[in-house]
Amino acid sequence: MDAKPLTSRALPSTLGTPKHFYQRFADGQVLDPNWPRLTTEESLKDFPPRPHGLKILFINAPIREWSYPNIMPLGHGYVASVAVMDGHSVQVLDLNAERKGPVKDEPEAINRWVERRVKEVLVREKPDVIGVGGIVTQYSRIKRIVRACREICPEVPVILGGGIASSLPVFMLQRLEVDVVVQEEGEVTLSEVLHRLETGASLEGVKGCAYRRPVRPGEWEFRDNGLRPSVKSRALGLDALPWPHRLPWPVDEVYRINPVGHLNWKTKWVDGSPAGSGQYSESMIASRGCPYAAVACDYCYAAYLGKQYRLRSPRDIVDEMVFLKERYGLTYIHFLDDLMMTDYRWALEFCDELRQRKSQTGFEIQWGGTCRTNIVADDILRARKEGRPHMLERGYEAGMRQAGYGVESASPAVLKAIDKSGQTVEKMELAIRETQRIMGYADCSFMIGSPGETRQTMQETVDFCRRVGLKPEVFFFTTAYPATTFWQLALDKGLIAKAVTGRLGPANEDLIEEYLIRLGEQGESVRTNFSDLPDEEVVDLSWWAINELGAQNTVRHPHTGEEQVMVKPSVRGASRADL
Ligand code: B12
Repeated sequence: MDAKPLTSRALPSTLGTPKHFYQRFADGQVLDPNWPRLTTEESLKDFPPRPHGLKILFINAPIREWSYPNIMPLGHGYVASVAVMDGHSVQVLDLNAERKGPVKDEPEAINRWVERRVKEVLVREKPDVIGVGGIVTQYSRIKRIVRACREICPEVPVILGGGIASSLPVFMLQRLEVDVVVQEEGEVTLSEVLHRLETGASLEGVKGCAYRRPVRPGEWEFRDNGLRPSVKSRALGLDALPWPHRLPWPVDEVYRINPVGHLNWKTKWVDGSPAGSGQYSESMIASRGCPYAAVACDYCYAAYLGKQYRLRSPRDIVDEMVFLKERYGLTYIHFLDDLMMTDYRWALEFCDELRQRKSQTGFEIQWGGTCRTNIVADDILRARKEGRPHMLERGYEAGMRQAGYGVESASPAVLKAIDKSGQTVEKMELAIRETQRIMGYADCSFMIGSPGETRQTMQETVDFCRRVGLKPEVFFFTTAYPATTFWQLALDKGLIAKAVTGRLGPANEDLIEEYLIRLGEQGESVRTNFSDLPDEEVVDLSWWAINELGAQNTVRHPHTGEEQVMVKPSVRGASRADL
């Protein structure tokens, strides 16, 4: 049965294929959707390295070291595809995968290992360009990596990408001493940056990046060229992007083995161990951004890939799923989207595409992704009126086995204070009950310490979970991240300075850097407590909620990740009346 992806058979293109990937786009729109692109490993033969192409080394920093590495850096994979399509060659140093399993070493020991590995590989590979990227919580590790690069090959340009780059571009140029910062989605921008570096041209005017220019020895000028228009949805844009170039990353040996999403629902907060399940999984994304980005959810940085919400075509996504299942022997695919099941029409089209593939080729696979309670609840009610299965019922028929929700709180006051617009307690109840009926469980995360949080609002959240029989996945501490609305609020309230010095106050760049260096799991400690409750009480209340509800992260302290013995927190045992 021929399960070969349909779209990789590019239709004859009318326009000659441009030499460089970025030249294919104007204002985020592809000029000819039929130009060949890198998808399957077989399609690699269409993009041989050019003799004068650049040698690019991508370095992936360790993250969540207490757990098995289970998610390859998809973003690196995407921009690596573009580099290969432009005739450059790609090497990878994936330090997150190299650790293979949980690491219990002291952070300083891990730093020394990181620096030693970076130096060894730089000496061996002698790259022309170095690419690093990640989440802002990886700031301290990435700083060490860039420093090691400077020691070994100070003249080799270092390009930074990912949420860490987009959140504070010029700050990262100055403090991490990288040469170029690629903002938001990086495919088109990196292609143009590499073309400029290859030809020795200035980076002036290259949209989507910020860069530093030497003015005199040891002194730099920093320039931000502003954002590049986001790549448009579906055939006009995202479908013309390559699939991630997974080959250089250890997906066979590491990432497909260590479960993700539905397959590690039970072990995620223990150590994410594969526990010999023999079931393989891999990650993908179907969309970029979030329709609520920059207008709601003040704690979330969903705009980091671009403010507009954009979707790929179900056909292109299922083609990639077909390829991945075949290539890696997968049981499950986890969608990493900030919000996947957003547009109910698209969701139904996606499920239809999977059902058709099953009837045409027998292809089927389990998958999971993120939802929003109000969108699911609205479609449940809409479907009842239209007399059809709703998006989760269709999803389950088409292999959906996990629906993830960032619920955050069940207190209307807190939901308002964090601007979780559209999400009401009634819609949460309808969506979560339906999810549990269809999938057996709802993967819900909550956070504590938001503006307006009180013992009463926490009681409301715990009561809600009890009422709908919900075992939350995790309780996080509300933490301020750059480029979110809460970042400015934390600065205004003096919470960034307090997180470092213990005292409320203004935060200059040194304090901000110290705050970033101390970032890690969503709160090794209560960093930015936006409520009027004392920090200790926020810790106690979250511990009480976790124990009361049997949340997943019971083995590990909710924020340090350290293994814990169960202790009954002091504030509890009090009856409702005392609250
Ligand atoms: C996978 C993931 C994780 C994985 C990490 C995987 C890994 N390999 O590093 C895990 C589960 C460990 C994780 C943990 C956390 N995460 Co997380 N995570 C994600 C998630 C869901 C997907 C990331 C992804 O693959 N995106 C898709 C790809 C295509 O995007 P990308 O990687 O950014 O790449 C594009 C560009 O950024 C750029 N690019 C990226 N890298 C590079 C490198 C170069 C050289 C260049 C040129 C370009 C470039 O080009 C790429 C293609 O366009 C995002 C949400 C999302 N949908 O993106 C949140 C997200 C990145 N996480 C976030 C947060 C806050 C966390 C936590 C702090 C939350 C918590 N639970 O405590 C923890 C931190 C843990 C820790 N110890 O540090 C925030 C980060 C905000 C920020 N300012 O950076 C995000 C954006 C969620 C959100 N909307 O707020 N996370």
